[in-house]
Amino acid sequence: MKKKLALLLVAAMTVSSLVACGNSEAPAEEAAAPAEEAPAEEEAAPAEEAPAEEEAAPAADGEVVTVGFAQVGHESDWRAANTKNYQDTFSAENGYELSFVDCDNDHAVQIETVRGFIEQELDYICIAPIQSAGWDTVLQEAQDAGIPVLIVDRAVDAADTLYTTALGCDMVAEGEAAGNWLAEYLDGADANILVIEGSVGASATLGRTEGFNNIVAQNSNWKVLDSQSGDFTQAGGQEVMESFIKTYGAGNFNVVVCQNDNEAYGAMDAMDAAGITYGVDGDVQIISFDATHDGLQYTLDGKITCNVECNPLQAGFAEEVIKKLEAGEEVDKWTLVEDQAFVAPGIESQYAVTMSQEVLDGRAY
Ligand code: GZL
Ligand code: ZN
Repeated sequence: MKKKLALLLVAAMTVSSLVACGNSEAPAEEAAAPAEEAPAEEEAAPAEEAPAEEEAAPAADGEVVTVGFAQVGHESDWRAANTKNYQDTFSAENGYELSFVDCDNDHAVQIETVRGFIEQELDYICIAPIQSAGWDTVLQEAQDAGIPVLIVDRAVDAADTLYTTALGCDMVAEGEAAGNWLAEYLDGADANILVIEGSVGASATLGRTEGFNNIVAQNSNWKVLDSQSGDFTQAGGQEVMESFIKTYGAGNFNVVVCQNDNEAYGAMDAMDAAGITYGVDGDVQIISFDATHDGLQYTLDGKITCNVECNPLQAGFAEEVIKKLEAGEEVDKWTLVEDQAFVAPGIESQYAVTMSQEVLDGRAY
């Protein structure tokens, strides 16, 4: 019943917005779309037959919804998939005007980008925060301007009264998943661990490090020899791994934790160059995060032993929030984006899915 009522409303609004498009303030091209251009059956379409895409119209009054997205940057394959997902979701044909800015991993640029969105008086602002700290002032400015802010992917270290909603993965849980799998896999054996962290100050880095260390603390025969930032890039992963190999020497570590796939690719290059074997048949077990397509291919090939997913396809959750706000509905303060872990073939785990070709073929990114 509720859905039918909603459809009726949508159909009614759609008809009225076609009429409204003719009004003076609608931009010229909208005013030029006279009702007669819409095929007659659409106007007369009884609610239950309203075409699905009419339901998707986010703006009740038929106006374009303007969304600003201050994106972290373009540092990783995960980020590229996340960016594409937002651009595909907040498209013109879906009724949006997306102002997308790649902030190139520069916090100061990201703050100024959000200020720019406020000046443009956009309808909504999405922020994937490069770092958690330093957000109170500009979030207050957005709130004073009456613009709803969605904190997406990563978290900010600010009171949740300063933003409308947040969505993303549970990074601490991801770190714990990696640690729990390692404990199950080692089954009591010693571990000398090197960690290549993500970007300094990013909640993904802070959370994964905290979660993994929670499990390290439960295993007295594990030692984290070192933990340095590879900035979520392949070059960073290679650089840090090269310095680790120089400092600790081959044979003195048996686990490398890379906080994303691109760092893992760099670490593999560095270990190849040093003649260090890794993977299910190697001397070093690699744990990675993101479970991007290539990362899972390496897991399927047994090069990465465990890969903890972080789902980048999050724009749909952001759109759901915006559609609710457009309809004047309440929204949750937090939306968790679910993820899981994967392990190389031949490994059975209570914490992870064993990779296979069909698991890889079934992935959406
Ligand atoms: C995680 C995301 C991280 C990815 C990296 O949600 O913020 O940032 O793990 C990306 O690949 O750079
Ligand atoms: Zn995640």
